[in-house]
Amino acid sequence: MKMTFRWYGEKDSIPLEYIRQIPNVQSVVTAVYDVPVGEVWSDASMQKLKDLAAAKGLKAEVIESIPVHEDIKLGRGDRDRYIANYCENIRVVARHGVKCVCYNFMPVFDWLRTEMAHVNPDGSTSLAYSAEDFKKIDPTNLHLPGWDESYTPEELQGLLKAYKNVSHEQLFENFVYFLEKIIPVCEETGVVMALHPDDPPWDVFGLPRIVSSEADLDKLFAAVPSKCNGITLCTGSFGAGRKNDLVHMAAKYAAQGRVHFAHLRNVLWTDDADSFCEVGHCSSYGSLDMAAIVRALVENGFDGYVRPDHGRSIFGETGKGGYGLYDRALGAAYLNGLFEATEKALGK
Ligand SMILES: [Mn+2]
Repeated sequence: MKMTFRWYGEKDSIPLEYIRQIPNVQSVVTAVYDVPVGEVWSDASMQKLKDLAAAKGLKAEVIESIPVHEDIKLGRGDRDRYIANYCENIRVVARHGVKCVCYNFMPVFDWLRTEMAHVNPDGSTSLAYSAEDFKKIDPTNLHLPGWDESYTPEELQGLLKAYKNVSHEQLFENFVYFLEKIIPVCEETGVVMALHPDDPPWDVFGLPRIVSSEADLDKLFAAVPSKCNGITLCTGSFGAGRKNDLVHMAAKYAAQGRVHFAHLRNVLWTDDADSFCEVGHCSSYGSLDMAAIVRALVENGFDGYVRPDHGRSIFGETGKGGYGLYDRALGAAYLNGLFEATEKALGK
């Protein structure tokens, strides 16, 4: 596996100097943020990210993400222009040494929590989702933790209305239409696509979601069989769904050569409904068996990128929820240990 760490470019409060010091990190996971969603990234912007990383001894081989314009998901008339731009972006990043692109196909919201700083018993804080609190949210007057600056209320209501006419099947068709156009560019450039699952893995506010389960993935791979059409195995996202067997899914999709990227984090199911809390990476903190997941990956030949996903806020650190330095660095160290122990035990 190749250990990586997410870096939000020059505006990230965590400097590359620190990321380099996290054990075994080889590459940053980053993106170009200077153009609106749907437009073409410049070679200069991509080159700059690569140069900044290289100056600190790091690669920039993984993009997270090239966002998919809502008009592509909605199947609107101008989707072909946005898909052509997406193809161009794959070519741009490929020219600068990128090997893997993480992206998602979630309408409007690509993550959702009800609390950004849930206080854990040890005094740390983390992101959390309460089914009870979620029910209290008024979809006609949405103010979601972490989202208030992303859309104006009018934009948001317009999008929610537009999706009222889009069924799961229509969204799936729009997804396949998109993939059939971009996958040939991936095959030509050697870039693999790593689809991030729905977070959390169920519909929200009547918006359809189609990447929530093993059955969803099987349907997608049957429709677009190329191995460039792979996944980001985000254990925390899939793992919030109680029916998802992460050990089985890790083994199955690693064996198929479809796991190009793994976001490894743990979640704790906190009630009998859908509530969960993000916790430290170790198995003992949460509901997922991280050692068994790593073993399933290693046994089945996984050789992709890994990053520690969301951490808690610890040691007094404040800032972007889930994306502090300390707990993600501890997560990387823990995951390094799991991989090394598993690989040596299996003689890999
Ligand atoms: Mn993730």
